[in-house]
Amino acid sequence: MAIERTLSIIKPDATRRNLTGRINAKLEAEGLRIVAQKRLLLTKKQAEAFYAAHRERPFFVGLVAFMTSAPVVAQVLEGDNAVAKNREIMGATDPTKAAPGTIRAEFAENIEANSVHGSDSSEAAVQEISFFFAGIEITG
Ligand code: FUP
Repeated sequence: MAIERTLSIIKPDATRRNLTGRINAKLEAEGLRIVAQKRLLLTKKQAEAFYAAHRERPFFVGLVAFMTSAPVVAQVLEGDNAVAKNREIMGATDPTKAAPGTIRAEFAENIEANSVHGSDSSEAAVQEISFFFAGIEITG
């Protein structure tokens, strides 16, 4: 297995409920290392740019409003197979379909306010990490 990096975001529903530590504990317990992390309030422009692939979807406007409604915590996770591993720890987009024990099964409020984002491919990970972090901000 290759050591990989992936982008994770702890979303506004989770920062609002003070769940950053509990989510980080789960990521770390599963063997992912948080090699960069910052808390920020996204602007509308930034959230629109991050989710540009979803621009035509009916949920886009609501998603941008939600993602700018409170701070997020952006992080770079590193580990064996980090992209797939993080997707596994997160659980399905819709928390009613997320496997027991996953972050979304445990913490998500609904399909929009679903507590975490994780890159869905290694190509997306490279692009999303560079959206939030400069190379100098990431340590091993
Ligand atoms: P995921 O990769 O699991 O985060 O899911 P998607 O890339 O399909 O969707 C990105 C985000 O859009 C989700 F996290 C939440 C939002 N979304 C909705 O609000 N409604 C939907 O029906 C689908 C996605």
